[in-house]
Amino acid sequence: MSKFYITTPIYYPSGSPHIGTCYTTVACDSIARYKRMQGFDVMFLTGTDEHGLKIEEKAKEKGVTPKEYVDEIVANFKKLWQRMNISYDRYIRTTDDYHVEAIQKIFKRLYDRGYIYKGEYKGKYCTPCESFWTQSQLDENGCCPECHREVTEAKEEAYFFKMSPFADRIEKLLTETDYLRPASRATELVNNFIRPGLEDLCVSRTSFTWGIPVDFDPKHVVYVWIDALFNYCTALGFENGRYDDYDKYWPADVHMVAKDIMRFHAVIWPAMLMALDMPLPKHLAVHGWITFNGHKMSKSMGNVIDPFVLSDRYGADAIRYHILREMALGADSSFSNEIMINRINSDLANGLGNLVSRTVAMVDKYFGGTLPTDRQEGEFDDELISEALSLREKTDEFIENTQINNALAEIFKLVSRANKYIDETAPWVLGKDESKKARLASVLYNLLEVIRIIATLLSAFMPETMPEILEQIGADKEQVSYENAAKFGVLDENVTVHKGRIIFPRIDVDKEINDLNSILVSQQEQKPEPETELAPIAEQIDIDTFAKSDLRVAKVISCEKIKRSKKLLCLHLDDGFGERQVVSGIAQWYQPDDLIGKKVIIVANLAPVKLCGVESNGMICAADAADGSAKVIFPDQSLPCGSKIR
Ligand code: ME8
Repeated sequence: MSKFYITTPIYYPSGSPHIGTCYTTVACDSIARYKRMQGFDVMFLTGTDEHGLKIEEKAKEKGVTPKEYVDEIVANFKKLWQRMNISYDRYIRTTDDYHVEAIQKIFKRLYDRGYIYKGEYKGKYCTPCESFWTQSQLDENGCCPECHREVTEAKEEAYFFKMSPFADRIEKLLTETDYLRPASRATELVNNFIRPGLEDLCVSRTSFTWGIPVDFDPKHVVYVWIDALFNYCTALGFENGRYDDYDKYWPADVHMVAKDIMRFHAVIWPAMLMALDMPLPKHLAVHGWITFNGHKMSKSMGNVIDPFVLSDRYGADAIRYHILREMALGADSSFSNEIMINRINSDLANGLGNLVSRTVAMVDKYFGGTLPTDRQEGEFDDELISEALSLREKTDEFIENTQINNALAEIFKLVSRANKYIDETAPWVLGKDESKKARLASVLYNLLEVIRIIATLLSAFMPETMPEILEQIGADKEQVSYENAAKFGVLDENVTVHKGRIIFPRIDVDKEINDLNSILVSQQEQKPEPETELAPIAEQIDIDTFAKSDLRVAKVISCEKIKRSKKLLCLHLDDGFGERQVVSGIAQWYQPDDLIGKKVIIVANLAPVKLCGVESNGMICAADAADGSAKVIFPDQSLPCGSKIR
């Protein structure tokens, strides 16, 4: 039996899993199920990526150990996967002992082969943020791009991985093989990362401890991406005794990821495998992001579209269908409750659900639930049957090329064709005429057969509801198989149907949108204010020192972006005494039009400075927001220009 190995990324256990995380997992699950149906020996792996500074910090904030912190989130991930009927064969946690042991051995092997060497990490260091930055990452004042405080020249001992020996082979992999899907993404990788020269990668850290220690130099922990990428091999037993499937399943047939981590999987991962002379995975399928209101959906906004809420309301299969159908390989897809509900109504309730319930109801009504064996062929049969017979081959090809949305589109073409066949053959007219009963029986049998083929193929994508449909049309277990999905005439001639519940009830769009919106509002009300990392309170001063700062109300008369800077706006203000020019680093968050005409607070007696060559006389007051942005403080707009803040 041929093997098939498919993986999702291992997710960071921070925040709750959301529709974006669901997408990759559901997509891999559908492919895994399809391959199992085709007879492959499938290994489907998912898991969680549990080390790193961020996890260490979050655990500290909550007053728990990092392991306690991740345990709780991992339990929630697993609960969601169960709810979404994810049929993973193995779940890896990078905190599992066997993985830790294997990563230490892998690091050592790379070191022994000369691909990892000890060096010095040099850069600009921001002490409060504990972060190194390159010159080009610094802000326009040469300060830390995160906290905008001064940075110092610093160096730290670190291990590096040599990337350059692999540049040519990686370029060939991306441009001359079908490793990368879609292939069109190769150009950006080659032009942005490979052609300019692959830089050696810093693969150890000494600034935090929540990671896998380098066993021969334990003050270093292994860079989280080495720890993470090798999960695809350690989960099979590579360099550990926990499992013994490496020889059977490696190399992976498909790694599926979103575009944010494409570079790691398309450049760094192959380089590391090449360094160990290991076979390369066959395909990397890269999909876009599910966006919401134009932003990438992420864990911090996870509850906005909570997959638990959606699957409880509409069923896991409806959600699975919607996200799989929406997302084309390589492109982003914007999520909207309205589009989802309309799609469930049109494709599932009106399309497939209606086809099944009408057909079963007619077998009941005209034949008491069991078809007679007298048949009469007629017009439209051949076209319907030949479309049904060619469906499996088309779906196979799309699945082979990881184009799930196209596979579903193809299956639903047959659903529409079958509904059209009902209109063409008008069974309700045939039912009125005793002499046409044989023709009616043929029409209904053809419809049951088409539904059998459709439901068999769809069961990879909608595993909860398709067995119910197959049961309703009277298909026996042994009649439902991949082999039979390319055959016609499989159901018993005198098949008996079993009328059941309406599988995809029509949804009241307006009511549901209102309900979902109120759930959203109540979730936001319940949500505690996000915790911000507050800057420490500064040293005490007396009132006279404060009085030296002259804060005034001023009105923005005009405002424009400073061309050479992404961060700076140049504002002309009326400060009550005349006009003054102030430069402010808020261009990432405000457009000039957001500010023109508004009153703001300025520090009026700051000594002039030049920023990006433009003179600034004063400073606009703004405060740090929870999301890391800055919000300008807008005073009561009736205050006159020049009014003093005291
Ligand atoms: O990057 N739309 O973990 P992660 C579509 N631990 N897919 C999305 C998405 C969205 N809005 N948001 C997340 C990591 N995803 C690393 C991976 S692998 C060796 C290590 C999915 O929790 C998508 O598959 O940030 C993306 O690649 C993955 O979640 C990133 O998950």
